[in-house]
Amino acid sequence: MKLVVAVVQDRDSQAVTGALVKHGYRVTKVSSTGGFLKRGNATLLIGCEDSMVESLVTVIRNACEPVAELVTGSPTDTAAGMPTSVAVRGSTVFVIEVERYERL
Ligand code: 2BA
Repeated sequence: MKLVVAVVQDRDSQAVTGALVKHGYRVTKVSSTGGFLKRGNATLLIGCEDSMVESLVTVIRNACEPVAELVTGSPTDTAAGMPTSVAVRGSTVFVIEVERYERL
């Protein structure tokens, strides 16, 4: 069993959770904030069998869109005040081994 932790953009979170549920996954959505842009995003927790992980990643990939955000005053700005483009991926996904899973 694996726990998949997927950070998605706020605007994609409904589409992603909807697609996951439609494909039979159980998902918990936690509201979160990116440390770099300090904008709202959503962290999804999905517990699933090992054999389901690859199709889960495909569902997430198909339901979200990478974007370029124009930001000012980011921590890595070299020219203060000039907007810079930051590439935000559709999703950042972590796959973690689960030692024990029970639904009581
Ligand atoms: P943020 O931390 O707000 O980062 C938004 C975007 O800013 C990132 O997109 C990346 O393009 C850029 N960025 C982030 N940290 C940077 C840095 N130290 N230097 C230069 N550019 C930086 P993504 O990589 O697609 O990440 C989207 C969101 O996913 C992040 O929002 C964060 O909430 C989460 N995330 C990404 N990688 C993570 C990681 N290794 N651990 C935990 N959360 C992560």
